[in-house]
Amino acid sequence: MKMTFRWYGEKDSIPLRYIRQIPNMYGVVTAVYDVPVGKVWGLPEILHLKGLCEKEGLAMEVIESVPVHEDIKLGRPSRDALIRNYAETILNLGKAGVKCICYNFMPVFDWLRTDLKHVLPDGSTSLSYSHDTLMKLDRNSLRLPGWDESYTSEELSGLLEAYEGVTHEKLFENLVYFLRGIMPACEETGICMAIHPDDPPWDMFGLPRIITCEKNLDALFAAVPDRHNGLTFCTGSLGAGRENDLPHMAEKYADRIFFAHLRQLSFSGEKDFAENGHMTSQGNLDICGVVRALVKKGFEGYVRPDHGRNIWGEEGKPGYGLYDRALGAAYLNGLFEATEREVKK
Ligand code: DNO
Repeated sequence: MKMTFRWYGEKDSIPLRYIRQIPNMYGVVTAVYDVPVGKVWGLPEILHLKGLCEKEGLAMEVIESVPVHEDIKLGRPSRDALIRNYAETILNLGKAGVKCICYNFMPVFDWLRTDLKHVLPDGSTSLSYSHDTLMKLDRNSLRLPGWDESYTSEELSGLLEAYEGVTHEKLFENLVYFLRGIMPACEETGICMAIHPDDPPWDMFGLPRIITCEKNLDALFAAVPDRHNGLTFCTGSLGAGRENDLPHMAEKYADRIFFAHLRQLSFSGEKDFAENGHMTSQGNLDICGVVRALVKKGFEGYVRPDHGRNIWGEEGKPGYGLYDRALGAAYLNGLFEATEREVKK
């Protein structure tokens, strides 16, 4: 595996040289943040970012994310031009040596949590989700911090209205249409598309969510069997769906998993959870079992520690401080090293 760390570009408060000091760090996962969604990322911007990373001895082979314009998810007539732009971005990323793009197909909202400073028994804080609290929020005036992008109230109402009548089936068709449109650019560059599961993996505010479980993933890979169509195996997202057996899924989809986000959850109710330190013993997800399944299948993709807690007084971006993610990376390094040695015996 290749260990990576998410870095939010030049505005990130964490310097690349600190990331480089985490043992076994291969590269960073980043994005060009100042190009509006739907526009082409130019080669000069991409090369500038790559140059910053390489100057610190870090590879830039994974992009998280090239966001998908809502018109593509909605299947609006403008989608063809937007898909062409996305393909052009892929071609430019390919010229810069990028190998994998993490993206999602969640309507309107990315990941959702109800508390970004949930206090854990040891005094650290993490992100948490309470289903009752979420249900009580007014979706039209929603202001949840922490997304990569947020909308004005007018944009939000317009979008929510546009999604009325977009069923799971329709959204899935639109995803397949999008992927078929960009596969030629992936073939040409060798770039693999790694869809991020919906987080949490159930419908939100009446909006359909379609990358939630094995059934959806089977359908996706059957509809677009191209080898460049794959998955970001996010344990925290899929793992919130209690029916998902993560080690089994890791083994089943190993040859489609190009990128793994490994993190822990502690369940506190039927749908409720709080994030925790990465170790298997710190929550309900079998991180050790997932790593074992991947290693057994000869996984050689990218891995990153995912959301960390805020510890040692750090006031980092929720989920994306330095310290606990660095501990997560160290833990995962050890787990992979021990498992690889054992499996190869
Ligand atoms: C949250 C992240 C997501 C992810 C996108 C991928 O912490 O895992 O925001 O980057 O869903 O497009």
